[in-house]
Amino acid sequence: MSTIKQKFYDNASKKSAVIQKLKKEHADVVVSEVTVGHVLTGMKGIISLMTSTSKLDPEEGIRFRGYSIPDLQELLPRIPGGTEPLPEGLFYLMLVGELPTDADVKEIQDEWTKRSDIPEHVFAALDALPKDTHPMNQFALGIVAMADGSKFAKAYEEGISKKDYWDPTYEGVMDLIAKLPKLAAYIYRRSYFDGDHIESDPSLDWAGNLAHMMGFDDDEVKKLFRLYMTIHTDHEGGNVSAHTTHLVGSALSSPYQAYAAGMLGLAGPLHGLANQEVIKWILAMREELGVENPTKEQISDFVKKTLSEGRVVPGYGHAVLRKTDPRYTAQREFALKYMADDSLFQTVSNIYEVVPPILSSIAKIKNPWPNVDAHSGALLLHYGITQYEFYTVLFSVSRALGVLAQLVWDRAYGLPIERPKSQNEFWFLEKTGLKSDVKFYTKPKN
Ligand code: CMX
Repeated sequence: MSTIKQKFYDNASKKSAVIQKLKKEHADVVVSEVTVGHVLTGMKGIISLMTSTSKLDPEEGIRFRGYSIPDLQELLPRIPGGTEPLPEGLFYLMLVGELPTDADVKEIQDEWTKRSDIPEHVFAALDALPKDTHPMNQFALGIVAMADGSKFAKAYEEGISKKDYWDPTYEGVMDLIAKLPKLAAYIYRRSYFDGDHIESDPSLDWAGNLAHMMGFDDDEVKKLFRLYMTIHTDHEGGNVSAHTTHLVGSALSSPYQAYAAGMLGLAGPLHGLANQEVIKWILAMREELGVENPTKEQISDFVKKTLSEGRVVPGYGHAVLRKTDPRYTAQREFALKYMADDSLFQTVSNIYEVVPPILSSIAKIKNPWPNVDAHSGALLLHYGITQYEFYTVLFSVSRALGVLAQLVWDRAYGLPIERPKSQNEFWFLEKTGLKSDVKFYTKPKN
C-alpha cells in the first residue's frame, strides 16, 4: 500500500469506529429543525450533512480542515522557490487530515503522473462533438466516457465487501484526478486551437502541467494556476457541486459518475458558471458604453439596469457567506502583486466599490459582497486565457480535489444512500392551516 493510502486507512479505521458509535448511541440527538421556510428557500441552514474536508463560516469564509487560505499559503509545500501553495498538498490535507511534508506532495505528484493516461476512445468521443459544444458539456462527456475504467464499479461487480468500498474508491479518485489536467487541456486545445495539442510535461506539478498543456508556459501563469487550483477545491458539503457528488455517490455510483453529476451542477450560472457570466457581463458593459474602463457612475447605472431587467449581478451574493469571500481577496492580492495596472482588474476593483452598496439597499439580498467568481476571470483574461466559456472547466478541475477526497471518506464511514422525504403541496397547506383559505387545491387521490 502507498504511504498516503496507508495513512488514510489508519486514520479512517479509527474515525469510522467513532462514527459507528455516534450512529448507534446518539441517533436521537436533534441537530437542526426544519421549517416550511427551509423547504421553500433551498434547505439553507439545515444541518443534514457530515463533511470532513472543509467548513464554511458566514463571516470568515472557508477553512480546510481548520486552515484558512492565508494559513495554506504559508504552510503548504510549494515548488522550490515557489510563492503559491501546491494543490496536491491541499488534497493530502483534505484526504489524510494533516499537513503534508514535501515528500508527501512528491508521492502524490508521482502517483498522479503514473495514472494520467486517458484512453483513446475518450478523445474520439470528444472529437465527435461540434467544436463549439460548451466546454462544460465536453468535460462532463469526457468524464463519463472514462467511467467504464472505474475500479470501484469493477470491484462491485466482482462482489466486494461493504467494509472495503473505500479502497477501490480511493484508487478511482486518484485515477480520475490524475487525468483531469489532460482532459481539460484537450478540450481547450480542440475548442480554440484547432486540435493543436501539447504533450504533458511529467516534470511539472499538477497545476503547472495543466497551464503548460493549455499552452501557457509563463511562470506567472503557473503561479496563478497553483493558487486558482488551491482556492476552488472545496466549500463544505452543501453547495450544489459537492452535495450532488455526495448524493450520487451515496447510490454507490462510481467516482466518475458522481463527479460528472456534481460538475453538471457546477455548470449552472448560479454556481460555477458565474465565473464566465462575470466576464461576459463586464464585456457587455464595456461594449454598450463604448469604453474600456467605465467610471463608477457608469458601472452603477449598468448594475441598476441589470437588476431592473430581473437579472442577477454575477459574482455577487452567496447562500452562506455574509462578507467578502476570502477566495476573492486571495485573487485580489495576486492581482495587486502581478497586474495592478491591468484595466480589467481596475474595472473589477471599481465594481467591488459600486455593487455592495446597491445590493445592500435591496432588502431581500442577504449578502451584497463578491464571491470567488467575481475575480477569477479577470486574472485568466490578463494572461491571455480569453475564452471565458472555458473558465468553469478550470473551476471543475480544482473542485475535484475536495469533492472526491470527501467521497473516499463517505465510503470509509459507510454513509448510506440519501433519501430525504418529500410531500406534495396539499400536505404543506394542511400542515400550516392555509388549506382552509385555499379552495382550488384538492387532496390528491393518494
Ligand atoms: N444579484 C441580484 N439579485 C440577487 C443577487 C445578486 N447578485 N444575489 C441574491 N439575489 C436575490 C436572489 O435572486 C433572491 O431573489 P428572489 O427572492 O427574487 O428569488 C434574493 O436576492 C435572495 O437571495 P439570497 O438569499 O441572498 O441568496 P441565495 O442563497 O438565494 O442565492 C446566489 C445565492 C449565489 C445564487 C445569489 O447570490 C446569486 O444569484 N448571485 C449571482 C450569481 C453568482 O455569483 N453565483 C456564484 C456563487 C458562488 C459559486 O457557487 O460559485
